[in-house]
Amino acid sequence: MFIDHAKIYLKGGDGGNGCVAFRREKFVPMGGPYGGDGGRGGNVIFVADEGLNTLMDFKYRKHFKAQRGVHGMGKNQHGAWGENLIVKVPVGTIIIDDDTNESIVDFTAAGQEAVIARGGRGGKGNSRFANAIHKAPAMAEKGELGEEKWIRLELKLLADVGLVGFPNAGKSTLISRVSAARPKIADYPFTTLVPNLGVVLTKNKDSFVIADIPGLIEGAHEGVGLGHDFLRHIERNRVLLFILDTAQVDGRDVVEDFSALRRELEIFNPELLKRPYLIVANKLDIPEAQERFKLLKDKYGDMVVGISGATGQGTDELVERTYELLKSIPPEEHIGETRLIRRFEQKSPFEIEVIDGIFQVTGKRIENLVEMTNFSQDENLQKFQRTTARMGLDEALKAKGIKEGDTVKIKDMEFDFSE
Ligand SMILES: Nc1nc2c(ncn2[C@@H]2O[C@H](COP(=O)(O)OP(=O)(O)OP(=O)(O)O)[C@@H](O)[C@H]2O)c(=O)[nH]1
Ligand SMILES: [Mg+2]
Repeated sequence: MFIDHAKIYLKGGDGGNGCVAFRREKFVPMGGPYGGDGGRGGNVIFVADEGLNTLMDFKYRKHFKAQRGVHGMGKNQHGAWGENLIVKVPVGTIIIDDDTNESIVDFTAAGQEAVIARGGRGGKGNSRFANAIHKAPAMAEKGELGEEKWIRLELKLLADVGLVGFPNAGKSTLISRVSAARPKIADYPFTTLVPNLGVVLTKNKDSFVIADIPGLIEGAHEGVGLGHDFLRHIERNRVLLFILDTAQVDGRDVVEDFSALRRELEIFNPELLKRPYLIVANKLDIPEAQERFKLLKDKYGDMVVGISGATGQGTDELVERTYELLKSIPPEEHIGETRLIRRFEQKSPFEIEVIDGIFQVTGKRIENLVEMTNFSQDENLQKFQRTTARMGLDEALKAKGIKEGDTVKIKDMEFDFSE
């Protein structure tokens, strides 16, 4: 099975900072706290979209950041929430946390969505901290940082389009011309032994998946050669391209070749003949091929597209016409529900490492707390100390042998330890 993948970076929007402000109005002597909350940062949300087939878009864009929340303002005005960022992926995409290698989401049907990187909470404004004792608190929280994540996307590809032809017709040459696939190419039959898949990009940057199927031979329906295996692959293609060798050095008849290919398919599974298809007259760079091309044109008209896989002549038109045909077929129905396998969680609130006598504390929650605290405000500092004590930081530091006056470092902030 061919797998398309991409590795991308996500960041939820940071929360806006809370505001410290006081009422200043005529006839209101003791202005109360008046600072609004910061707005929430936007989430990065993934949506399964039936219009997409590949992860091609992620080859060009690797960073996805949702909008940050607006800071709180005076007069108790709350900051606006950051906008969510919607990222579309094909149905069948699995999202994997790159740090832990765990699968997070498995999209099984169009329209399913999941929040993959959450935006940070907005910081509370000073109005929120007023109580009976602190009538005019000069503290406000900073916004929480948005979640940050490297993830991998994986998509099992099913080929939309299958190349059907006799050995040596030029199937591998064609797929290597129109996609990034690099199958083996040689002038002897049966060069390709397993199907190769390639992602083809149209001129409008739409994409589809094409399969280079090993050469069919007469009798394939009876299982001659690897007949049944190859024919089963063709069953999964929605559009078929019959590749005919118009150079035909061995003097075979192209029209008869086409009929023979159709016969093999029909005997295996008559449904295959109902698949939309194009007839591809290949190797037109050879002068003698023109006559056979004309023969096909006269008989099948517009169904015939003349190309040379070797020179690239006609292959752009073939790609566009194939895509038109694909678009005309309703997409396959998918059933089931999103399996939200796991949301990101913080395991323990922090870890402590002693480096050169400095007690370095790491951990998302505690680092967020540092980010959200405005240390120039005394009340904030006290709140910070209370919260970290509740998390068990003091005990954990003592267990690591910390002494009065030792340095504790969280992110870039340094503190002196004191009982
Ligand atoms: N002149 C010319 N030669 C071609 C063209 N396309 C393919 N060939 C040659 O035809 C031979 C077979 O090409 P492949 O692409 O390996 O054919 P295939 O259909 O994949 O063959 P199998 O894998 O054996 O089924 C090679 O020698 C190619 O170089 C073409 O457009 N013009
Ligand atoms: Mg081949």
